[in-house]
Amino acid sequence: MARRGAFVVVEGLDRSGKTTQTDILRQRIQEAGKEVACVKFPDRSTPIGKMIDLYLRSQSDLDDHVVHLLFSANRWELASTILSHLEQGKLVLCDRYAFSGIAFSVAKILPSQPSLSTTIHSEQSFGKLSPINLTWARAPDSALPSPDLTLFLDVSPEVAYTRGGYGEERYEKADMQSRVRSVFEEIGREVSADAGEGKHGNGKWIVIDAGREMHTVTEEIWRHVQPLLDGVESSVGRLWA
Ligand code: 2DT
Repeated sequence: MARRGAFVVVEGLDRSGKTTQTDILRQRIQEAGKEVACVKFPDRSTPIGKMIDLYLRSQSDLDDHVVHLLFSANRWELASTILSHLEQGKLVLCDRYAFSGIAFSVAKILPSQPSLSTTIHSEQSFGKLSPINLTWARAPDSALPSPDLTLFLDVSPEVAYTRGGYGEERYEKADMQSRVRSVFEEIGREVSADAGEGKHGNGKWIVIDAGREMHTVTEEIWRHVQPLLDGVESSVGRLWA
Protein backbone atom coordinates (compact mmCIF):
# COMPACT_ATOMS: atom_id res chain seq x y z
CA MET A 1 0.00 0.00 0.00
CA ALA A 2 1.29 3.49 -0.92
CA ARG A 3 2.10 5.77 1.98
CA ARG A 4 -0.28 8.62 2.66
CA GLY A 5 0.29 11.87 4.52
CA ALA A 6 -0.08 11.97 8.29
CA PHE A 7 -2.96 13.79 9.96
CA VAL A 8 -1.76 15.86 12.94
CA VAL A 9 -4.15 17.83 15.16
CA VAL A 10 -3.11 20.53 17.62
CA GLU A 11 -5.62 21.12 20.41
CA GLY A 12 -5.11 23.52 23.24
CA LEU A 13 -6.46 25.86 25.82
CA ASP A 14 -6.52 29.61 25.40
CA ARG A 15 -3.09 31.18 25.96
CA SER A 16 -1.41 27.82 25.42
CA GLY A 17 0.51 29.21 22.44
CA LYS A 18 -1.42 26.97 20.05
CA THR A 19 -1.45 29.39 17.12
CA THR A 20 2.25 30.25 17.49
CA GLN A 21 3.32 26.63 17.89
CA THR A 22 1.19 25.50 14.93
CA ASP A 23 2.81 28.18 12.80
CA ILE A 24 6.34 27.21 13.85
CA LEU A 25 5.51 23.55 13.19
CA ARG A 26 4.25 24.36 9.68
CA GLN A 27 7.51 26.21 8.93
CA ARG A 28 9.65 23.36 10.23
CA ILE A 29 7.76 20.80 8.16
CA GLN A 30 8.29 22.95 5.05
CA GLU A 31 11.97 23.46 5.87
CA ALA A 32 12.26 19.68 6.10
CA GLY A 33 11.12 19.66 2.44
CA LYS A 34 7.69 18.17 3.10
CA GLU A 35 4.33 19.35 1.84
CA VAL A 36 1.92 20.51 4.50
CA ALA A 37 -1.74 21.50 4.25
CA CYS A 38 -3.02 23.66 7.10
CA VAL A 39 -6.61 23.54 8.26
CA LYS A 40 -8.19 25.43 11.15
CA PHE A 41 -11.48 24.86 12.95
CA PRO A 42 -13.73 26.66 13.16
CA ASP A 43 -13.13 27.68 9.53
CA ARG A 44 -14.98 30.99 9.74
CA SER A 45 -14.90 31.56 5.96
CA THR A 46 -17.59 29.02 4.98
CA PRO A 47 -21.35 29.76 5.20
CA ILE A 48 -21.57 27.64 8.37
CA GLY A 49 -18.34 29.15 9.69
CA LYS A 50 -19.89 32.63 9.36
CA MET A 51 -22.76 31.58 11.64
CA ILE A 52 -20.26 30.20 14.14
CA ASP A 53 -18.27 33.43 14.02
CA LEU A 54 -21.35 35.52 14.84
CA TYR A 55 -22.11 33.22 17.75
CA LEU A 56 -18.55 33.33 19.13
CA ARG A 57 -18.52 37.10 18.95
CA SER A 58 -21.86 37.15 20.83
CA GLN A 59 -23.61 38.71 17.84
CA SER A 60 -26.13 35.86 17.80
CA ASP A 61 -27.60 33.44 20.32
CA LEU A 62 -28.17 29.81 19.46
CA ASP A 63 -29.19 26.72 21.40
CA ASP A 64 -26.12 24.79 22.62
CA HIS A 65 -27.12 21.69 20.61
CA VAL A 66 -27.45 23.76 17.44
CA VAL A 67 -24.02 25.33 17.93
CA HIS A 68 -22.48 21.93 18.54
CA LEU A 69 -23.96 20.62 15.28
CA LEU A 70 -22.75 23.70 13.37
CA PHE A 71 -19.17 23.15 14.58
CA SER A 72 -19.41 19.53 13.49
CA ALA A 73 -20.95 20.45 10.12
CA ASN A 74 -18.05 22.87 9.63
CA ARG A 75 -15.67 19.87 9.91
CA TRP A 76 -17.77 17.79 7.51
CA GLU A 77 -17.57 20.68 5.02
CA LEU A 78 -13.80 20.10 4.87
CA ALA A 79 -13.61 16.33 5.47
CA SER A 80 -13.19 15.38 1.81
CA THR A 81 -10.54 18.09 1.32
CA ILE A 82 -8.59 16.68 4.28
CA LEU A 83 -8.83 13.17 2.85
CA SER A 84 -7.62 14.27 -0.54
CA HIS A 85 -4.59 16.08 0.95
CA LEU A 86 -3.71 12.92 2.87
CA GLU A 87 -4.07 10.78 -0.25
CA GLN A 88 -1.74 13.16 -2.11
CA GLY A 89 0.86 12.49 0.56
CA LYS A 90 0.62 15.88 2.29
CA LEU A 91 0.85 16.16 6.03
CA VAL A 92 -2.37 17.78 7.24
CA LEU A 93 -1.82 20.11 10.17
CA CYS A 94 -5.09 20.95 11.84
CA ASP A 95 -5.59 23.67 14.46
CA ARG A 96 -8.47 22.33 16.65
CA TYR A 97 -10.73 19.44 15.66
CA ALA A 98 -13.60 17.35 17.01
CA PHE A 99 -12.01 17.11 20.48
CA SER A 100 -12.50 20.87 20.88
CA GLY A 101 -16.07 20.40 19.75
CA ILE A 102 -16.73 17.91 22.52
CA ALA A 103 -14.69 19.71 25.18
CA PHE A 104 -16.38 23.10 24.77
CA SER A 105 -19.93 21.78 24.41
CA VAL A 106 -19.72 19.39 27.36
CA ALA A 107 -17.95 22.02 29.49
CA LYS A 108 -21.02 24.25 29.25
CA ILE A 109 -23.07 21.92 31.42
CA LEU A 110 -20.43 21.26 34.05
CA PRO A 111 -20.60 22.96 37.43
CA SER A 112 -17.69 25.27 38.26
CA GLN A 113 -15.98 22.52 40.27
CA PRO A 114 -16.48 19.70 37.80
CA SER A 115 -16.99 16.16 38.84
CA LEU A 116 -17.00 14.66 35.39
CA SER A 117 -17.87 11.10 36.20
CA THR A 118 -21.11 12.10 37.87
CA THR A 119 -22.14 14.96 35.63
CA ILE A 120 -21.50 13.75 32.16
CA HIS A 121 -23.00 10.35 32.66
CA SER A 122 -25.97 11.50 34.72
CA GLU A 123 -29.57 10.82 33.75
CA GLN A 124 -31.29 13.65 31.95
CA SER A 125 -34.26 15.54 33.35
CA PHE A 126 -37.73 15.35 31.78
CA GLY A 127 -39.53 18.35 30.35
CA LYS A 128 -36.30 20.11 29.29
CA LEU A 129 -33.91 19.67 26.43
CA SER A 130 -31.34 17.05 27.39
CA PRO A 131 -28.04 18.55 28.49
CA ILE A 132 -25.12 17.72 26.22
CA ASN A 133 -23.17 14.72 27.43
CA LEU A 134 -20.13 12.99 25.96
CA THR A 135 -22.12 10.35 24.12
CA TRP A 136 -24.36 12.90 22.44
CA ALA A 137 -21.45 15.22 21.67
CA ARG A 138 -19.39 12.52 19.95
CA ALA A 139 -22.14 11.40 17.59
CA PRO A 140 -22.11 14.06 14.84
CA ASP A 141 -18.32 13.82 14.43
CA SER A 142 -18.32 10.05 14.35
CA ALA A 143 -16.75 8.70 11.12
CA LEU A 144 -14.86 11.91 10.29
CA PRO A 145 -11.22 11.24 9.26
CA SER A 146 -9.34 10.62 12.48
CA PRO A 147 -5.95 12.11 13.29
CA ASP A 148 -2.87 9.93 13.61
CA LEU A 149 -1.61 12.21 16.35
CA THR A 150 -3.24 14.81 18.59
CA LEU A 151 -1.02 17.17 20.54
CA PHE A 152 -2.89 18.73 23.42
CA LEU A 153 -1.19 21.93 24.58
CA ASP A 154 -2.04 22.12 28.24
CA VAL A 155 -1.74 25.26 30.31
CA SER A 156 -2.98 25.94 33.84
CA PRO A 157 -5.38 28.84 34.50
CA GLU A 158 -2.58 30.43 36.59
CA VAL A 159 -0.12 30.44 33.67
CA ALA A 160 -2.83 31.65 31.30
CA TYR A 161 -3.43 34.54 33.70
CA THR A 162 0.26 35.50 33.77
CA ARG A 163 0.20 35.51 29.96
CA GLY A 164 -2.30 38.34 29.95
CA GLY A 165 -5.60 36.60 30.67
CA TYR A 166 -8.28 35.77 28.15
CA GLY A 167 -9.75 37.55 25.15
CA GLU A 168 -13.18 38.89 24.32
CA GLU A 169 -14.97 35.93 22.77
CA ARG A 170 -17.77 33.88 24.29
CA TYR A 171 -15.69 31.07 25.83
CA GLU A 172 -12.69 33.17 26.87
CA LYS A 173 -13.40 33.18 30.61
CA ALA A 174 -11.30 31.57 33.35
CA ASP A 175 -14.16 29.47 34.70
CA MET A 176 -15.11 28.08 31.28
CA GLN A 177 -11.45 27.40 30.43
CA SER A 178 -10.89 25.29 33.53
CA ARG A 179 -14.03 23.24 32.79
CA VAL A 180 -12.86 22.78 29.18
CA ARG A 181 -9.53 21.60 30.54
CA SER A 182 -11.28 18.91 32.63
CA VAL A 183 -13.20 17.60 29.65
CA PHE A 184 -10.03 17.55 27.51
CA GLU A 185 -8.38 15.47 30.25
CA GLU A 186 -11.28 13.03 30.16
CA ILE A 187 -11.15 12.83 26.35
CA GLY A 188 -7.38 12.27 26.48
CA ARG A 189 -7.80 9.41 28.94
CA GLU A 190 -10.46 7.88 26.74
CA VAL A 191 -8.51 8.21 23.48
CA SER A 192 -5.36 6.82 25.12
CA ALA A 193 -7.21 3.89 26.70
CA ASP A 194 -8.87 3.05 23.40
CA ALA A 195 -5.56 3.28 21.55
CA GLY A 196 -4.07 0.93 24.15
CA GLU A 197 -6.81 -1.61 23.50
CA GLY A 198 -6.66 -1.04 19.75
CA LYS A 199 -10.39 -0.20 19.85
CA HIS A 200 -11.07 3.17 18.26
CA GLY A 201 -9.17 4.61 15.36
CA ASN A 202 -8.71 7.92 17.15
CA GLY A 203 -4.93 7.92 16.96
CA LYS A 204 -2.42 8.87 19.59
CA TRP A 205 -3.04 11.56 22.25
CA ILE A 206 -0.04 13.42 23.64
CA VAL A 207 -0.26 16.02 26.40
CA ILE A 208 2.33 18.78 26.02
CA ASP A 209 3.04 20.98 29.02
CA ALA A 210 2.69 24.32 27.25
CA GLY A 211 3.38 26.31 30.41
CA ARG A 212 7.11 26.00 29.72
CA GLU A 213 9.38 28.24 27.71
CA MET A 214 8.34 28.47 24.04
CA HIS A 215 11.45 26.84 22.59
CA THR A 216 11.16 23.81 24.91
CA VAL A 217 7.55 23.29 23.83
CA THR A 218 8.52 23.62 20.14
CA GLU A 219 11.22 20.95 20.51
CA GLU A 220 8.90 18.52 22.25
CA ILE A 221 6.24 18.96 19.58
CA TRP A 222 8.84 18.36 16.90
CA ARG A 223 9.97 15.10 18.54
CA HIS A 224 6.46 13.73 18.12
CA VAL A 225 5.86 15.02 14.59
CA GLN A 226 9.23 14.21 13.02
CA PRO A 227 8.57 10.44 12.79
CA LEU A 228 5.43 11.19 10.74
CA LEU A 229 7.12 13.35 8.08
CA ASP A 230 7.50 10.50 5.60
CA GLY A 231 3.83 9.61 5.91
CA VAL A 232 2.14 6.52 7.26
CA GLU A 233 1.24 3.19 5.72
CA SER A 234 -2.12 2.50 7.34
CA SER A 235 -5.33 3.84 5.82
CA VAL A 236 -6.99 6.87 7.38
CA GLY A 237 -9.00 5.94 10.48
CA ARG A 238 -12.48 7.14 11.33
CA LEU A 239 -13.31 8.98 14.55
CA TRP A 240 -14.98 6.88 17.23
CA ALA A 241 -15.36 4.03 14.73
P1 2DT B 1 -10.29 29.66 18.05
O1 2DT B 1 -10.05 30.69 19.14
O2 2DT B 1 -9.24 28.58 17.97
O3 2DT B 1 -10.63 30.30 16.73
O4 2DT B 1 -11.64 28.89 18.48
N1 2DT B 1 -14.78 25.60 19.52
C1 2DT B 1 -13.99 25.21 18.51
C2 2DT B 1 -15.95 24.91 19.87
O5 2DT B 1 -16.68 25.29 20.78
N2 2DT B 1 -16.27 23.81 19.14
C3 2DT B 1 -15.49 23.34 18.12
O6 2DT B 1 -15.82 22.33 17.48
C4 2DT B 1 -14.28 24.07 17.79
C5 2DT B 1 -13.42 23.62 16.65
C6 2DT B 1 -13.10 26.88 20.88
C7 2DT B 1 -12.80 29.57 18.73
C8 2DT B 1 -13.59 28.94 19.85
O7 2DT B 1 -14.43 27.90 19.33
C9 2DT B 1 -14.45 26.83 20.25
C10 2DT B 1 -12.77 28.32 20.95
